[in-house]
Amino acid sequence: EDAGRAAQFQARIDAEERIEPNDWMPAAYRKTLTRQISQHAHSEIVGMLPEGNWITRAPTLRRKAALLAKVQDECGHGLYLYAAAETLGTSREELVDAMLAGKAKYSSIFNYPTLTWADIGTIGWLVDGAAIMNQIPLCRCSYGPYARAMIRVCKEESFHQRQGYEIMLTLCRGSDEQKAMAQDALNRWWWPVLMMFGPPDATSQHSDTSTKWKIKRFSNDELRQKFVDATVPQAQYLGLTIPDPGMTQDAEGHWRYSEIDWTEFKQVLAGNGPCNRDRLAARRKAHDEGAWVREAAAAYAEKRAQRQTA
Ligand code: FAQ
Repeated sequence: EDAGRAAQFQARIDAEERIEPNDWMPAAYRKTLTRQISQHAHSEIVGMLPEGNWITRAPTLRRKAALLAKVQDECGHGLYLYAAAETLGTSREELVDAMLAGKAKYSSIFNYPTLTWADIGTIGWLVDGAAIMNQIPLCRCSYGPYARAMIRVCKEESFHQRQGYEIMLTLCRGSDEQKAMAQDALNRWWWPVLMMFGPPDATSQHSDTSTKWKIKRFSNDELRQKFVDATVPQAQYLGLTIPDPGMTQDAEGHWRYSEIDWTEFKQVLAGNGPCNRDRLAARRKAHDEGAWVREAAAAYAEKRAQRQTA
């Protein structure tokens, strides 16, 4: 009977139908989506930390207001995504606990430090730029709640990308020192940003099934290439040099980049990146310090429910 259901399910996917929470789905589909959506949620929440580091030191009131709004958006994306993940049957508490215990992943990129103000520009330009490249196709993902969440998230990410690029433009049109700061940030973030797209297709363990189920519409390497092609002209416009002397443009106009250091990627995933320990410690502290808020909210909800039944 299950084989019949699985065939029917695949037929719905092939017909571009959306799968909704109460529909039948293979256990592996539920599992891989819970994995991906919750990792995505954790990334948004942990992703607040590197930029949060600069809110108190933003150079002007306008920059501070924009950065504050961006970081708040990321919190919203995280909560939105936890809600989407919960529709698959795992509670937010369980998902968050797995992250705090170091069992669930979040994006490798958030384990790098933000050393100067130019890092804030670079994160908006490149990290949000990479996020958009990956998330636009997710708006057509087969799972309804995730696809719908991505529409709003992408709109906000596009504002984030613009605010980052505008910081870079200002720095690159500024003093020699400011331009050097922008170049230094690009040098440090370029390779980690390329790693955001995940391992090469040949070693990407989830790609085959996620493509079959239309969770993924493009492969890791395809999206990485699209991102590089879109970014090279932007760097040229800024007058910055991408830290890859071996980069060449092929006959079709694609920018061919050098080999990525996958050992570094594996190290960061194993918990040994420059900031892994700090990030988890900061999240655990925030979670512990927020315990009273969760308890108060639960007690209030219970009191209200009792009043309604009385
Ligand atoms: N970091 O078989 P695949 C943002 C893991 S944007 C850490 O290729 P898949 C916005 C992968 O999970 C960042 N782990 O996996 C923002 C799997 O591990 P598992 C978040 C990585 O799922 C901007 C294993 O390697 N965006 O937050 C990474 O088919 C600025 C094998 O890989 C998303 O999460 C990595 N870079 O493809 C916020 C997008 N790459 O689970 C603040 C949604 C791979 O077996 C500031 N996710 N892994 O233990 C996806 O599109 C996919 O999950 C991929 C990976 C493309 C990331």
